[in-house]
Amino acid sequence: MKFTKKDFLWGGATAANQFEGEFNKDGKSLNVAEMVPYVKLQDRASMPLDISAFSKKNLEKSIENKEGLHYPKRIGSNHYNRYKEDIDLLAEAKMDIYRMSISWGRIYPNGDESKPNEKGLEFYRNLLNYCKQKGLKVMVTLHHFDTPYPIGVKYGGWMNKEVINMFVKYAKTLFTEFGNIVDFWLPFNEINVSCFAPMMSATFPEDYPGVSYDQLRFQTLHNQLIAQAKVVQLGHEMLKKKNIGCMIANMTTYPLDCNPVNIIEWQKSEQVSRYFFFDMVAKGEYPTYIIKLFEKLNVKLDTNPEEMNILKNNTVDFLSFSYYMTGTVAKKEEGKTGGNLMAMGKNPFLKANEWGWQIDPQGLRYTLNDLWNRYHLPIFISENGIGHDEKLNDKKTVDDDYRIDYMHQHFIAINDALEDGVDVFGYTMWGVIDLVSAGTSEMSKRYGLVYVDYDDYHNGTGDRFKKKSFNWFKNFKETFEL
Ligand code: P53
Repeated sequence: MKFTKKDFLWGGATAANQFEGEFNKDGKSLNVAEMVPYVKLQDRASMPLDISAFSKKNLEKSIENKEGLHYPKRIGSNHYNRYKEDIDLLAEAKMDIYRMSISWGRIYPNGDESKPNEKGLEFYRNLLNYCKQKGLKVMVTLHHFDTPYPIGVKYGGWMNKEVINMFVKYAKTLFTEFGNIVDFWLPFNEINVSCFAPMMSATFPEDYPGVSYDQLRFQTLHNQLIAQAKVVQLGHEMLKKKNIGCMIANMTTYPLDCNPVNIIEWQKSEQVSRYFFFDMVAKGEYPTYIIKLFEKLNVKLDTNPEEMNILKNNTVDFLSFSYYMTGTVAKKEEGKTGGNLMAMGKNPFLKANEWGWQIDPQGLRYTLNDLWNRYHLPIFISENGIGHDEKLNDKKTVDDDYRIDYMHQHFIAINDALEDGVDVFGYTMWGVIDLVSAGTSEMSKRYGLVYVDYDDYHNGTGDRFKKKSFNWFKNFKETFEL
């Protein structure tokens, strides 16, 4: 049996801060991601988000770099100089769509300029035109973990409402310049990430003494949600199609067992760490369970009725999310329950990769059904994939059968969801050409169908080599057996 949906969009995804390199060329400013050094991990099976590493004081050490550390996201995969070769590869793999991000700091390096940086626009104009020339549709993310650092320094990041206006101005420039060649827009990548790591979008706790961390992270998220809704409003005025979606880091969980106390715990966890974000962008208002959580955490949002109207009236046209793994939830010790974002227990039925990310294709079918039932909006899977530490073999390729299996199983799950009646219309595989990891800054956490010859310190040529999975992907639409 062949894949159900003929016009389903298959493709690959990348992000500027992990892929482009040339971090200070042609007027671009720095962002936080480019100020995080590579640190060799003792134990890969953890998600090392060390909040202290993101203090302004520590980040600023990277500017002088007296310790001679390596900052991988400054070089990425050198896509800035090799974009034609990369787009050729995507076209050769018979992809329909490319999801990429535009770096805000290339367009408005300080955020507050009155005119955009022409050099930055030129780079993206060439890149987007080349995609079109090669027959690729394009989905563009406006913010992928890369608020310009100067906005953090001068304006205190996203706690400041002025930053919302700067972001809308940036969006207006992109809609004016590229509105007729971009097929889909995502204002924010994983908008919920700002809720557990506001520093990643240049909002630093140390700038807000006396403000609780909960207040800081939920206000940051709120201001980004307002910015997103305003961009949706603007897009609907300026663009011909209704083509603006959300992008949410989706961590589906299951109750550890059928013990009712675990079911209650799981239900709460699903609300706070998943439904909250989809509810905000699809229904446009704060759900009651979050209003209760805010009371408990003593979070008092700085907002007004006008903002709430903007949220309500400018919900997204489609949902998109990243899907890598699932986890389990059980009631924890007394005093440690509830409100725990990204609570991820082990599932004895699932295998994990070297980083402990539990592989769960059926969970994708479940998630698609769950979101479709709840929101009835078209769905696009904007990230999915598997990270592996890989080396080129003698034949200058990688025999990544595990990745072929991973894709195959997940594609079957998508087909099953379509058969279930879910309106899912596309898929972009994460890190389709190897790039630097967001979470660990490793080059060796590779996701691609194409190998990039750099190690964690960027020794190597940066040359591109097709993995076995590249050829599988190229042919799967003809040969795929479900
Ligand atoms: P890396 C954590 C959990 C799930 C998704 O992640 C995440 C993160 C952040 O690390 O982010 C998305 O590279 C993100 C991409 C990122 C990708 O997942 O840490 O949108 O930028 O590269 C994979 O393995």
